[in-house]
Amino acid sequence: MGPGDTAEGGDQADSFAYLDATVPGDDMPAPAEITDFDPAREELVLPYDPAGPAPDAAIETAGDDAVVTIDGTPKIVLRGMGGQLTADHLVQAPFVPGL
Ligand SMILES: [Ca+2]
Repeated sequence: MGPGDTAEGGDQADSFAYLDATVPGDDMPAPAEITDFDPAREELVLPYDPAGPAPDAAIETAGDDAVVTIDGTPKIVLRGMGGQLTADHLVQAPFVPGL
C-alpha cells in the first residue's frame, strides 16, 4: 500500500508493507490507512532505501487511532490502535527493487 490507500487484512495474520511512493505535485499525500490491524500477531513493514540510513519511524496516538510517522510526517493510520502499538510492530527493512 502507499499514500492514500486503505488496507484491510482480513482474519488471517498479515504483514502490511508500506511503500512511500512519491506522487509528483502532491506535497501532502494522505496517509495510508489500515482498518483491522491485529497487534497480537501482525506487523507493519517499512521498507527504506538501503543506500541511506533507516528513516526515523515513530508511533503517535491520535484519539482512538495510532499514527506511524516517518521522519516526522504522518504516513500510516491504524484505526482503533491508539496506545496499542509498540516499536516491535514496526519492521524496518532495506527495500529490494522489484518487489
Ligand atoms: Ca489480518
